[in-house]
Amino acid sequence: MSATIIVPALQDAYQGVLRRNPAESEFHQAVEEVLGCLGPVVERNPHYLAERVIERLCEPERQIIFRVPWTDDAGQVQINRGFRVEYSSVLGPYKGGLRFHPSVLLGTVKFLGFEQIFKNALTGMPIGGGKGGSDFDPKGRSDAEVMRFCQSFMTELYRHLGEYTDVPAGDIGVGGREIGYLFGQYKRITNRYEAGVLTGKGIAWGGSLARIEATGYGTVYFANEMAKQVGATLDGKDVVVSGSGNVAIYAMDKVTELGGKVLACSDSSGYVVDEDGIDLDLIRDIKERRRERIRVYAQERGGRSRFVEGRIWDVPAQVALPCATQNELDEDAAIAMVKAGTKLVAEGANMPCTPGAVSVFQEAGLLFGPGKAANAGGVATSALEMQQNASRDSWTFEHTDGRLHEIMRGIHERCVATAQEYGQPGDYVFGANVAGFTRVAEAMLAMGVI
Ligand code: NDP
Ligand code: 2IT
Repeated sequence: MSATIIVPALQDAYQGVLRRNPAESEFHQAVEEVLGCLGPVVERNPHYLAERVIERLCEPERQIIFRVPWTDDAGQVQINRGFRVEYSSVLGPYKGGLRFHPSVLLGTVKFLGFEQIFKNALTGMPIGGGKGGSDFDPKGRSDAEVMRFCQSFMTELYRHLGEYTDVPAGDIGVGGREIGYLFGQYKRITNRYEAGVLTGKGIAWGGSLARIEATGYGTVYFANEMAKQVGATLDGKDVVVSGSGNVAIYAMDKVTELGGKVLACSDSSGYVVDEDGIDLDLIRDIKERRRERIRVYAQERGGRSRFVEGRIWDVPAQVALPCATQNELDEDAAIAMVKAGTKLVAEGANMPCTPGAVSVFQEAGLLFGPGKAANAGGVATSALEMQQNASRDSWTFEHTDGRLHEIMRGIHERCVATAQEYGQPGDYVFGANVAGFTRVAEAMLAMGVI
C-alpha cells in the first residue's frame, strides 16, 4: 500500500513541496500519493536521489499565469485568470487539457499537470505533461460569450504553444465548441494551419475519430481488464457512473455495450437513478445539446427514474466509475460502498477518490484502478490525433478504437507487472505511479541536469 511517505529523503522532498507551494492542497495530495509509492524505487536506484530527480519533477519547468479580459453580451467587461503549467517535456511536447471552471486555481492546475506527467508516461507515447485552464465559468454563458472568452484566452496563450512545444486539449468545461474557438483564434493569429497544436478538434477539421469517446471507452476497457484478473466481466453488472459530461457519457455507452446496466449518473446538483437503466440518448440530448441540469432527466423519462439531491455513491452497485471531478468520493462513501458490495472502482476522473477512500478500497481487497492508468485513453488518443495530423492522414473509427483498446491493455499490463516486480501484486496505484515515474526518471537522467 502506498499513501504515507516513509523514506526520509522522500519526506524531505515532500516537505519542500509543502513549503514552496503553500495552500495548494490538491497539489500536495497528488505529490504525496506518488512519493508514497517511490520508497522501494529509490532503494533500488539510489542515484535517483543523488541526482535529485524527484525534487526536479516536483517543480514545473514553466508556469504561465495571465489576465483574460473579455466583454459579455451586456457590454460589461469581465476579467478571468488563465493558466498553463508546462510541467515536464522529457518525453515529448507538454500535453494535457484545459479546464474552464470557477474553482480553478494555480494549485488545481499543478495537481492536474503533475498527474499528467506520469499518466502520459504510462501510455508509452511521446508526450510530456502539462495542464491549463481558467476560472471562467461557461455555465449560463451564450456561445458568443464563450467565443470571445476563448479568443482572448488564446490571444495570450498562443505564444507558448506549438505542435512540438505544447499541445492542449479539453477537460472540464472545454469540449468541441471551445476547442473550435481556440483553434480558430490560433490559426488566425499565427497564419498557420498547424493542426497538431490542439487535440479534440472536430472531425471535419483535423480531429480524430474516437477521440470524443476515448476517455470513457478507455476507462471501461481498463475496468474490464481488471475484472478479467479475477475471472469476471462487466456483463450483467450494476454500474454507477458519476458525472454526465464527456467522460461519463462514453463510459456509460461502453458499459452498456458490454452488457452492464448503468443505474445512476450525476452532475454537481445531484444524481438521477433509473431502475430500468439510464437512457443514454436522453442524457446526451439534455447534456450535450441542451446543456441542462440532470433533474430534467427524471422529469422527462418518468417511469422508475428519480432525481435525488444527494450523494450518488449511496446507490448500491458492483462497479463504480467516478467520472466527475477531484475528491468527489470520500472515505465515508467508500465505507458505504464496501458494505453495499462494490467490487470494482475505476477512476475516469482525475483523483476523484480521496486518499482515505483509496485506503478503504485497498484494505477491503477491492479492485481499484487509479485515474492515471484508467483514464489515460483520452490523452493517448490525443497522441493518435497528433500522429494523424503529422502524417496528414485520418484513420477509421475501428482502427483508432482498436489502437486505444491495445494501449489500455498495455497500460494495464504495465501496472500489473510493475506491482508484481516490487512484491505488491494487485496494487494498481503502486504499479501506475512506479511504472510512470520510472520512464520519466530514466529520460531525465539521460538528458543531464535539466
Ligand atoms: P465535462 O465538463 O464534460 O463534465 C464534467 C462533469 O462533472 C459534469 O457532469 C459536471 O457537472 C461534473 N462536475 C464538474 N465539477 C464538479 C464538481 N465540483 N462537483 C460535482 N460535479 C462536478 O468534463 P469531462 O467529462 O471531460 O471531465 C470529467 C473528469 O475526467 C475530470 O476530472 C477530468 O479531469 C477527467 N478527464 C477528462 C478527460 C477528457 O478527455 N475530457 C481525460 C482524462 C480525464 P456540472 O455540469 O454540474 O458542473
Ligand atoms: O486529463 C486528461 O488526460 C485530459 N484532460 C486529456 C488531455 C489530452 O491532452 O487529451
